[in-house]
Amino acid sequence: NILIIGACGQLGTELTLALREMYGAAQVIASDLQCRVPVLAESGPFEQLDVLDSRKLGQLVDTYKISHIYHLAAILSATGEKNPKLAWDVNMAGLLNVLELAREKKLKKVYWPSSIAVFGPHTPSQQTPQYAVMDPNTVYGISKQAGERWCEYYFQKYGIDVRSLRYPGLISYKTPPGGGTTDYAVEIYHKALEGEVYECFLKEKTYLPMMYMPDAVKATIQLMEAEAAKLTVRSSYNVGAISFSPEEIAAEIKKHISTFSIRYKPDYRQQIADSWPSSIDDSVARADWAWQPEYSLPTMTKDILSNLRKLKMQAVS
Ligand code: VAH
Repeated sequence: NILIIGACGQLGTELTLALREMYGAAQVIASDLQCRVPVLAESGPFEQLDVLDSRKLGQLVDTYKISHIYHLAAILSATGEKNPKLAWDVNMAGLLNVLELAREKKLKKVYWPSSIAVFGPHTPSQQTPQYAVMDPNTVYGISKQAGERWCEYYFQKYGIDVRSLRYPGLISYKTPPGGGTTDYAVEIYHKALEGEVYECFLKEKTYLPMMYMPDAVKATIQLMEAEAAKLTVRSSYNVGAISFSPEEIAAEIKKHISTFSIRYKPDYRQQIADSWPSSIDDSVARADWAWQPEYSLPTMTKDILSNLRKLKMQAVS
């Protein structure tokens, strides 16, 4: 069976629903500190879990005969800068609890998300390569860089089949964003549909690598299903999809909502965004397990706006 830790987050919600589709709801146990996403608790088993509680984690693995863990719980970049100690504790101790448990219980596979936040101001920012200088200057980025080292260590020393992706900014319409620096690209669609001016916390030409959630879920499942022998990376794979700036996504939305307008009020998240790459070279992922993104900025925007309109109609009907 599969245990998802952090199942109620932006990625967790959609990954849990996709895995339940694939393997059957009863085989996919969702867990989180608390669940604000009713569809998860209604569509299959849910357990309250703090990933720092290694005893309860072990009990869940035994009770549900868990063989695979997707460990998604983390404090993201922006929130992490407001609470560095908590971010380090949750992100590092949480991962080490899961890796240790995988070793003790001989779990089949572990999935853990890394991020483009592992890169820093001295990393080549255009088409960032799989192997590059990494000097992250956020607690979140430091914890992801250290986490990648631990994943590779547990693979090499104990043979744990742990797999990971360096996600760009993930964009989805089903759940609120999780306190990241790329959250503007989620909020902007909701504001546009509400007919409001969007006040963007990043400057207009801040290019960042992004990915639509369906592509991120596809990449995760594709990596987890790939033959182990084909994987040449056991820290974390670069994956890219689209790179755009706030002014470009605003222009794309304007094609659908001509009255939409944006204004810029950069805050502390600008410094975080400036330390990250603008685009990612994911040729290793394409070579090892046939990674291939599907969505572009226009097709993502069309899909999000049409789905959000449907959800808003249902809400009022
Ligand atoms: C964050 N959404 O902003 C996350 C992600 C690349 C960005 O890691 O922290």
